[in-house]
Amino acid sequence: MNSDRLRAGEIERYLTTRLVGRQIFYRDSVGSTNEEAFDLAVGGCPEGTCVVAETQSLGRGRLKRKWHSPYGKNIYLSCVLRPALRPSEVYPLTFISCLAAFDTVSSVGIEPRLKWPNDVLTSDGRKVCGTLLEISAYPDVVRFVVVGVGLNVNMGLDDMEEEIRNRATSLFLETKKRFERAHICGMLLNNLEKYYDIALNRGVGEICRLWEERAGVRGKYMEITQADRVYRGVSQGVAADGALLLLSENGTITRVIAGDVSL
Ligand code: BT5
Repeated sequence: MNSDRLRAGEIERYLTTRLVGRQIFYRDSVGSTNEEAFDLAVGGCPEGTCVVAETQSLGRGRLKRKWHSPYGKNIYLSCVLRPALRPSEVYPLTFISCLAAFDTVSSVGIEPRLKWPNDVLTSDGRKVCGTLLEISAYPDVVRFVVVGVGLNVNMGLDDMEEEIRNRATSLFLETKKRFERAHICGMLLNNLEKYYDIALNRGVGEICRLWEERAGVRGKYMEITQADRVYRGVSQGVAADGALLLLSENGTITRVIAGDVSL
C-alpha cells in the first residue's frame, strides 16, 4: 500500500460528483496545492477543478503556519469553487471542507470532533485534518474560492516531525490499518460536493447550523486566542456568517471570526 498513488484516474473510480473533482491535476511535488489551485483559478479553470500532490514543500496553514506534508502518505488537496456569493457570505465555506472531512473520517470507523474554525480532531484531541480557505473577491462579489484540505491518512509516527508528534494523528495511527488514498480522496470529494450543494441550495447559514450541531459547541466554555488578545466565554453557537458567538462573564455577546481555540 506504500506505493499507492493519488493519480486522477485512481480517484475518479470513486467519484459520484457532477462538479467537484471532474478535472484533477496530479502533482508529485508542489510548493502548496492551494497556490497551484489559485493560479489555475486565475487562469479560468472550471469550477470543481482540483489539485492533489504527493508532497508539499511549502504546505501552509493559517497565519503562515507550516502544514507538514510527508511524501506519499496523506492527502494534500485543493479545490476551486466559484460560488455566486458576496464576500461577506463566504466564510462558512470553511465548514463545508470540515464537514466533508468529518464524514470521511467517520466512514472509516473513527469518531471525529470538530474544532472551530477549521480542524478535525480525534476524540483525544489529536489533529487528523486541517482545512484552509483562500478567497479572491471583488468588493461586491466572490471571484473564486480555493478550499484546501490536508487529511492525514497513512502517516506513522516516524513520518512526523517533532513539532506535531504529540498533537497529530492519522487514519492509520487510529485504526492500525493502511488505506488506499485514492479511495479516501474520492469519498472526501463526494462529501465536499454534498456540503457545497447544501450551501448553494439551502444557504450558508444551513452549513453553519450543521457544523454547530456536529461540533456540539453550544453551552461550552471556550478560550479563543488571537495575536493580541484572548476571548473567553460560553459558546452560544455559530452565527449564520460563521462567527463564533461567546457570552462573556459580564453578559455581553462577542462575535469572534478568527483565532485558535484552547480546549
Ligand atoms: C490548518 O491551519 O490546519 C490548515 C491546513 C491546511 C493544509 C492544506 S494541505 C492542502 C492545502 N495546501 C496548503 O498549502 N494548505 C492546504 P492551522 O489551523 O493554522 O494549523 C496549522 C498547525 O497544524 C501547525 O502549526 C501545526 O501545529 C499543525 N500541523 C501541521 N501539519 C500537520 C499535519 N500534517 N497534521 C496535523 N497537524 C499538523
